[in-house]
Amino acid sequence: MTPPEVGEHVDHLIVGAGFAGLCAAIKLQEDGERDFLVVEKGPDVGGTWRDNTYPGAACDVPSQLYSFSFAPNPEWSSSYSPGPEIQDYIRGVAARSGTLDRFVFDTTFDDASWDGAAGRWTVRITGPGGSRTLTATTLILGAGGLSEPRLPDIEGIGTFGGALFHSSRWDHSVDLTGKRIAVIGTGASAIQIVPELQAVASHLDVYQRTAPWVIPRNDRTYGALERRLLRTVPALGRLYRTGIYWAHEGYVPAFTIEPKIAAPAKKTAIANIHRGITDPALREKVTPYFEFGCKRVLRSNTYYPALAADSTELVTDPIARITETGVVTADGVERPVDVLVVATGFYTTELPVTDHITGSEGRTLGAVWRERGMAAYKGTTVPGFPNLFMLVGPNTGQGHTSMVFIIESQVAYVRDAIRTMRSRGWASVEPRPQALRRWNSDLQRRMRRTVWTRGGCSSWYLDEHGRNTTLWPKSTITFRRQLAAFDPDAYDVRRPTTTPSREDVPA
Ligand code: N01
Repeated sequence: MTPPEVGEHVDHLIVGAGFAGLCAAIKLQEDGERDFLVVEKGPDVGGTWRDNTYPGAACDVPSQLYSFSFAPNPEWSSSYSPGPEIQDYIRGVAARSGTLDRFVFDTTFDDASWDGAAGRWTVRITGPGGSRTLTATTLILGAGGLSEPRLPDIEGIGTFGGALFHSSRWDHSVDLTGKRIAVIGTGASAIQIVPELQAVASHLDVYQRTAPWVIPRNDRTYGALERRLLRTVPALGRLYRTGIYWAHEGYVPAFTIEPKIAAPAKKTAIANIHRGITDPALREKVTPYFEFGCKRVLRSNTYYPALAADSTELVTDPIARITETGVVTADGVERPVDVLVVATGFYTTELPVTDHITGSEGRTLGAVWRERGMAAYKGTTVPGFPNLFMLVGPNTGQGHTSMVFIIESQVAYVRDAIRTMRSRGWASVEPRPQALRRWNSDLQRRMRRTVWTRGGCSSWYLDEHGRNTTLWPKSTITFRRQLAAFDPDAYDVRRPTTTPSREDVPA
């Protein structure tokens, strides 16, 4: 593809070409905004679905819901689509959208700083042709909350002589057949990987620090007739999607109000253990000690049988160190390994990209958040960072439904902000500190009753102070309503001149 002709200035610079960045590009274009550039560090669209190519990668949210509302796909092969199908879907949507001529690939977003005098962002990007600096009126971050792999800080990990890679950076050149393989971690990625590896390895060690709750996945292949119906009667697809949405939304009270409501789901999870494992000692090892929902609830029919296989050992002794040839646990046992898969998750409560964004007071977003805690007004905007819009920002995540729903809600808010700026002739908008304080204190007050904070587990949802800065503690329909329209009253605004306007006066 020919790189777009980009001048020194763009109206909107979008970082990332996953679901979030692509959605922003499509919706801006619908509004007649064509002067935008999407900067993507990888060679293709897709974000997490381009990066996570591990064996067994699939979505644990039903496909009908894990897709854009404006781009339904009647061709999903099954109720939980495999990763490559989702990647093809994203590629197809991007190709049909007519926006790809504004994307640059293999190009990193290096840094951005707010130029108060000019009322725009100065942005440095580096692509195949080298580094360049441009300016942008708005900076829209769609870099993803789960994109920076977190490698475990285990003694000796750098000395391991075999193949070692993170789940989201799978090394497909490594032949796994007949190898001794170890997986560190038992989160959402690991439970999809383990059954696949068990099928090919001569021996598999799974290192578990905390047992997750796993309910059955009950995947179902869509028959030809069903697909034809979905293709020819679009209303049926919409009805299907709405049904799935509300069925998932039914989990919200159990997570945010009263964990006891989840008792039937917890029973299902225990039955799943009993169905997959007969050995009482192994059953005990995989039974979580914390409330259902405290960590992300996982879905699999094949994980427990893979753990129960003769060729698998579930190791629960903590890892002491890694040697050139294996993994040593605290009890002194060394288990030899040829291939070590690190499925230890991502940076979630401190996002590396934020250290590269400098606001109006000369401080980076990372520094501000380290001091005051990670927070954004409506999960999207931050005082001191005019015209910065974050997609999948703080407290926008959820553990029960589709992130694509949240992304569409945020993009609706951002496009309304841009429309408002255009219609009122504003050069910049920045949320007032008191608006953020109100938003965040309400959110954190709600958070106290959620299972994520009182469910007896530690998780990537919480920061080092035990504060949940990642999840949304109410229903997603509430989120959508609260972001339905841009709310200028919560913002300080600036006109293109440096003369303060009436709106500049703080409330
Ligand atoms: O990462 P995780 P993930 N020594 O952080 C363990 C999404 N996702 O990549 O629980 C030993 O969940 C850690 O142990 P503990 C989804 O949102 C979606 O699996 O912290 N172990 C845990 O078991 C998900 O939540 C899909 O005690 C260590 C594991 O590593 C998110 O991605 C599919 C360790 C990390 O689990 C992240 O999932 C896959 C150490 N030093 C992922 N450090 C869908 O289907 C960490 N661990 C949509």
